[in-house]
Amino acid sequence: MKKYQHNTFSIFALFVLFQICLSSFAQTKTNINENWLYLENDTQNLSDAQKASSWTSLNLPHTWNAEDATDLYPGYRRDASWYQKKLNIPQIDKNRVYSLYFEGSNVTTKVYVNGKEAGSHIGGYIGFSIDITKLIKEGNNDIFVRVDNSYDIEIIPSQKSDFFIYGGITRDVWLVSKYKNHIENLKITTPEVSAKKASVQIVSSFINPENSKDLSLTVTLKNPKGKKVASKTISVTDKTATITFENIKNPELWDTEKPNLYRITAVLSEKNQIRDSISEKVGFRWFEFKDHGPFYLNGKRLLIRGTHRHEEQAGVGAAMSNEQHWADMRSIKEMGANFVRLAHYPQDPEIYKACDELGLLVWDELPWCRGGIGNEAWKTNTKNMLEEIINQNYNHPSIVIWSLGNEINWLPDFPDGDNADKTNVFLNELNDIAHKLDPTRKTAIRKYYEGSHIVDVFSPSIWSGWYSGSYKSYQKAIDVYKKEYKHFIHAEYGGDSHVGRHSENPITGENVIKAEGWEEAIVQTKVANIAQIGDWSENYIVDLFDWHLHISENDPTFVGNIQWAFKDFATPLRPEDDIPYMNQKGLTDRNGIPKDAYYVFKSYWAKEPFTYIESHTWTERQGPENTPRNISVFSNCDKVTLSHNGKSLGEKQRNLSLYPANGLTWDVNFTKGENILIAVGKTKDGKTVSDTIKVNYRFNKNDTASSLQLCAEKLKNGNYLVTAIAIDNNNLRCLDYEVSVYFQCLKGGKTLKNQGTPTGSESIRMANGKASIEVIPDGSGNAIEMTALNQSFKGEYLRIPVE
Ligand code: GCB
Repeated sequence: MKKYQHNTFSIFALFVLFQICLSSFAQTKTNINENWLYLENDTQNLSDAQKASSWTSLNLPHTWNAEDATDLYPGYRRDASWYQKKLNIPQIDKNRVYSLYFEGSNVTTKVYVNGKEAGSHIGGYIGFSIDITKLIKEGNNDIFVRVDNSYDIEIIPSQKSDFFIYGGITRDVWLVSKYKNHIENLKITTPEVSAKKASVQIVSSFINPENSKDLSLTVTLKNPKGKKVASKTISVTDKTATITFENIKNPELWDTEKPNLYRITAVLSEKNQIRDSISEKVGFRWFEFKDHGPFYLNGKRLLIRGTHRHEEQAGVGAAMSNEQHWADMRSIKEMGANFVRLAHYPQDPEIYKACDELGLLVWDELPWCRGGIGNEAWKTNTKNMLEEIINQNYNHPSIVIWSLGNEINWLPDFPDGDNADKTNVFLNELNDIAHKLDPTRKTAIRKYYEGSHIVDVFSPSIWSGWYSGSYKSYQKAIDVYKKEYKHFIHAEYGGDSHVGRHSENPITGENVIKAEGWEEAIVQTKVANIAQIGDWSENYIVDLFDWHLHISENDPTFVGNIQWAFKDFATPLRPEDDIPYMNQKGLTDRNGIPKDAYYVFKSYWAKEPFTYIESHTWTERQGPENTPRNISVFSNCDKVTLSHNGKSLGEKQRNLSLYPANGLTWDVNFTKGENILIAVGKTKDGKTVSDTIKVNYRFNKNDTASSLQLCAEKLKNGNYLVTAIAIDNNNLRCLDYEVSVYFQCLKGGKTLKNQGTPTGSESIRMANGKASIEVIPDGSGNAIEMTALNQSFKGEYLRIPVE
């Protein structure tokens, strides 16, 4: 026993000694987010900034657009600002090099140390290092950083993109110190992986300024349980050295269910003195996009269940804390997703870590979003960014796709920027760069059809039930693209929904028309009241997603799809939206709080049993007496029972091949006042989970309508049925509203009955808060423009593109 204690002690002492040795020589990374000063002044001149008196204190990360992005009209601040910090370095070791590492600063950054320029960087969203060795002194050092997010067409993304380009030091900043001889980078590849054996190759690059001939490198591989699997030591004779571990038997594979991570540690020594040490995680996995077929991970079909992430949060914009980054990723994982497209730009380093550790496949994207092809400076900047992204994120096993952009030649910023020939020459160049830097992953683009053959994987634009057609046409659309593109994936589907907006009768989405070209219209002018396909209710979106999932989950030849977008996000392009400057296509609101739609996804995808009654944000309801309401429960349990005020309404069996909401719906006849609904789900192995809501129900006849919603359906005879729906102040449909609505055709057609007038107008009485009119196109092919109003309603406008 004693002997054992003695041994434990000496092992511990050795370990501590080893740690001390390591920490004194290995590189150190100190977070310096705290105690910065900020100056909102765009001067180019350092001495003006130094003299300025209006500095305020803050901690990083920070953006000056945290609030004005959504709250300031018109526009948000795109300009430069300064940051300042007194950086205390108590001791400087002449044998070490010092740098500042910025994980991301938007969009261009210039760094000054003790009055001298230390370096600069072009492009947001990507990390960069500034060497400060020659400029620092022991004690306090003055760090000044000028960050600029003003409009610059030579730097992607284009300002015509549907998101804010937040200005500031939006991510963490570190002081890094390394011994002068150090490891610059580790590039880890797994040349061979199967369930039986694997190999891993580590290419290390070194900085060795005095050409020391006494350097050696030891690389160790440990398995997910921390057990040493392999180790090798070689002498370092060049700027790079390669170590390969072959024949790793029965590797514990990385996949989306069990994201097993091995660890590689590289230690650089000089005459037995440790000079540097770097540690990286590695995952063994392989994947394949079958031609015209599904996706395979580690030799098994994996249906891609994806969503998109924009990097921002209510209150802080892009300057999110690491906890907030992780909260997003955990919530995505909890929903059951296995794939994330980082749209439309690379994201915080924590995101890649989270994806590696949680088991989420990643589509990483170059921020070439809209704006077309640019001039030579634009091209240089864009190529540099792609190289930086691939070099920085290369080691993450979660990444499977390098995306070269989104809607790349739409809404050009440069004359002739949408020229497909020129775009393709450049796209080819980017594609080659990506393949050269990383032959192991696939390249992709979305919605640039002319270049679909250049990249490995292509996503067309399919927005069934939102920007075009009905969600019920989804299967037809994916069947067409499966045939057309060798490696087809479907990125982006969904629609806007407003938390708490509910409708007793959401439109079905069949043949509903949405004004085409609306995005252009919003970019160029502000067109008020362009009607959407959906009614922005949570109910419509729930139906739309339910339909999409019911298709994708049941199609064995489909690669899978990626829902747009996980969280509501701010955008300069949507001043007229329900919440101005907000894209509300999120499954959660901009705080990350789930909407009903989140639970639809969870019901198809998540493993952890749950039940959710639609809806926790619809607990104040109204309507005529004795009118049953259809209540859905989203659950992944085998069976669910719903009870109303203590009385069971029966058990339902979940059937994934059924639509809607796995068939779990009941008719509930609400009583006046408080109603208690309890859903109890039972899993196959007998576990139960429940959800309860209290609904306060009012009986009423005549609701007060405050506005109209307009939508249109194409009829079989080629005419259009335009419907006006009365909506009250709570955005509820007024079921008992019976007034006359005056429809007027402004352009492009006339109403069916009143063909005598030049344009055609008609007054129709509402029944159940709804009135419809048939409109005949005038044959010119021009869009039909309609209004509908009466004395109590503000006029509404609808533009119907005529097919
Ligand atoms: C798209 C774009 C994305 C937009 C989205 C939308 O096609 O790629 O940036 O935000 O549609 O919400 O319209």
